[in-house]
Amino acid sequence: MREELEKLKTKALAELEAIDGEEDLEEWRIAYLGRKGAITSFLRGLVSLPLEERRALGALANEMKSLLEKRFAETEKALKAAEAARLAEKGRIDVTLPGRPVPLGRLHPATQMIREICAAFTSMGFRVVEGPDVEWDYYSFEALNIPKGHPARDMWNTLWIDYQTEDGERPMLLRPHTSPMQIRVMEKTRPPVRVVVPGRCYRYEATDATHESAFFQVEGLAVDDGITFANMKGTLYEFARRIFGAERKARFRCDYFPFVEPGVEMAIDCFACGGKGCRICKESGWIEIMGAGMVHPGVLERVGYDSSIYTGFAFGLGVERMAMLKYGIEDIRLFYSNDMRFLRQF
Ligand code: 2U9
Repeated sequence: MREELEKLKTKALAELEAIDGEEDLEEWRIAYLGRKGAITSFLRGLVSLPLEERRALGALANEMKSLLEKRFAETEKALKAAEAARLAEKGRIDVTLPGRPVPLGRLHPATQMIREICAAFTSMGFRVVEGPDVEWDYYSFEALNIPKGHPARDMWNTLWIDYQTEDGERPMLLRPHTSPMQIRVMEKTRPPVRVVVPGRCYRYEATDATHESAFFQVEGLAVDDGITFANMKGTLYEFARRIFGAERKARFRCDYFPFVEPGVEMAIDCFACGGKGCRICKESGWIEIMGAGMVHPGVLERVGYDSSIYTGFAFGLGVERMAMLKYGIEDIRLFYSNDMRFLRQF
């Protein structure tokens, strides 16, 4: 029996030595020191022995039990310390490491361009207003001197909303320009009016390098007693110099828009070649940047302004076109293809 006890001790100690986890340690404790463990059953097995021997073996077994309990406590302590050290190592912060870069978003190039354009005009006393994308025929065409059936309607390939009135008319559309908002502003306010209107516009277009079916415009309107064509030229010239450089020259030539009279197309001398002729100005030395004109008296009268007192100028430009010129972008589709290689450059 002594030998049996000795073997039990050797086995228990060897197994304890190999333990490296708290779960295994608990299993070991139950197996050797538990109520139904090896030592308890050894002690139970002594009952049939003569008293002398039972005492001697009992004493030996209890000695061994104390030893195993001591070793158990030591191992438990060591395992706990190792686990604490491991957790401390895992959670340690190396304050000397460089910080992780936080990925920052940025404004879309069209948004940046809109803000730059609007800032140039607000610094000259204009106010920024926005209107609805879904509009009425009245505000988009009728109020702007373009009645139904007028050939000028062909200047805008309009996307109509599938909504019909009782008399079979389809008066609702996706605005093809932001001009309707200038009508809304004039209907609600008396002169002086000075507004710029940025916004998305829609056209039924085949897409190519210079056309998109949805694009941004900024339009503007100034109406007051005594506004002249010279005021228009001065304002737009100043705008062009803010965006394209203080040394710019400007050129105004006749153009036609139903809502202005006279109408003009404005060009600046090519900022890339200084007017000699290059790829950007298509060898002409000039770059067309916007359309403009004096607001047609019919438009003013329709909103209740007395056109014998009030005059005004209006203008319109394409935002993406402006950014394409400024940054040398060759294809308008790049703005809306979600290609990060393009967008990250702005
Ligand atoms: C009202 C009165 C007049 C806005 C104007 C233009 C000339 C013009 C286009 C240029 C290229 C827009 O992006 S584009 O397609 N616009 O040339 N727009 S005058 O005239 C108005 C607007 C509203 C009540």
